Amino acid sequence: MLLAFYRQMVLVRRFEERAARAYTEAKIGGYCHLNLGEEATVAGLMAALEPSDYVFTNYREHGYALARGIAPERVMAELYGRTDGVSRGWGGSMHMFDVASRFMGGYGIVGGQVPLATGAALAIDYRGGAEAVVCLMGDGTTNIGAFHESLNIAALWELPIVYVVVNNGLGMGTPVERSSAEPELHKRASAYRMASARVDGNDPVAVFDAARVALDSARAGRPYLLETVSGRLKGHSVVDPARYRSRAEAEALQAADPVAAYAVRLHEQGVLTDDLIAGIDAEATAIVAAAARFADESPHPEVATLFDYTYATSVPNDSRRLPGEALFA
Ligand SMILES: Cc1ncc(C[n+]2csc(CCOP(=O)(O)OP(=O)(O)O)c2C)c(N)n1
Ligand SMILES: [Mg+2]
Repeated sequence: MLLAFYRQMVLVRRFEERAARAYTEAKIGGYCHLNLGEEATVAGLMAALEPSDYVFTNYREHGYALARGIAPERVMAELYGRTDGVSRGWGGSMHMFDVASRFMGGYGIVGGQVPLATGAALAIDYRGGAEAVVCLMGDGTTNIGAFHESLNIAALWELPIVYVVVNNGLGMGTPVERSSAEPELHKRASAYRMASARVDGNDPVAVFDAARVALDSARAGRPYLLETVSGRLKGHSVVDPARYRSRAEAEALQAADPVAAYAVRLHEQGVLTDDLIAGIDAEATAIVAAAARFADESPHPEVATLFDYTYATSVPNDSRRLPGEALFA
């Protein structure tokens, strides 16, 4: 388990570094937000879920998709906007969706996923299922109205959901302390008599343990708010140079790098050796390089399929075309 966390964290790290590079090479278009600094949270949280549980995230999602078991080449192909991508190339970085792994997206509207995830929890409860929903969001999202409406209804109706606030200290360039009157975000759950906890998001073991407690609570009809505290190592998205951060702040963040810190810890415990570290790194680098090659070779989607996956059933939702007709004659 300890080693599995490390492997997962290194894969996410190498994947995101490669995504950043591919963006500068214009292989990736649109927005692109990375999980650099969140690797421990990704690994700990996703390992705590059952395969039948549902995951909703915001747009900062590549790592969660990987850790949920979606093949790296399908995640990379989606970033490249290709047909072999997890959303057939039409979603891109922010809109990955995979029914098989119950990965329910990928949302670009801050807080957009929160009512949807709450609705999924209601559906589970209505059918009497044993699954739980994990709804991820950033710290900035706790100031969106839908966050409060969702927590209120989830607590009232005893829904099987864990809200996870991935507190990376910033909403774009604004620190939590400047945007939230109660910066200890998990305490907001008390307004809804909901159980909550704050955990070190740089420690995958602590995140895993806390997520297990939260999920047990949710399955027993007691929704839960879990706050993980970590740092965002780079800018808000790949095009943000993060100039609002002082040199000292940037250095402190790098010094607390969760991947490096966890490697040191496992080394001290005798779980990792220098050889193993090098081997795991080489393995992750090779997986990511293969994913990038796969993405490069995957075809671009046909323009005529632009509206095919917008709705569950086809509807004439553009002025030029009825279902089945080509978009451009
Ligand atoms: C409703 C809405 N308002 C504003 C934005 C612009 N916006 C995109 S990301 C973001 C910051 C969100 O910060 P946080 O929830 O902490 O997530 P993080 O990016 O740190 O993961 C904002 C304001 C948006 N996408 N949607
Ligand atoms: Mg944030």
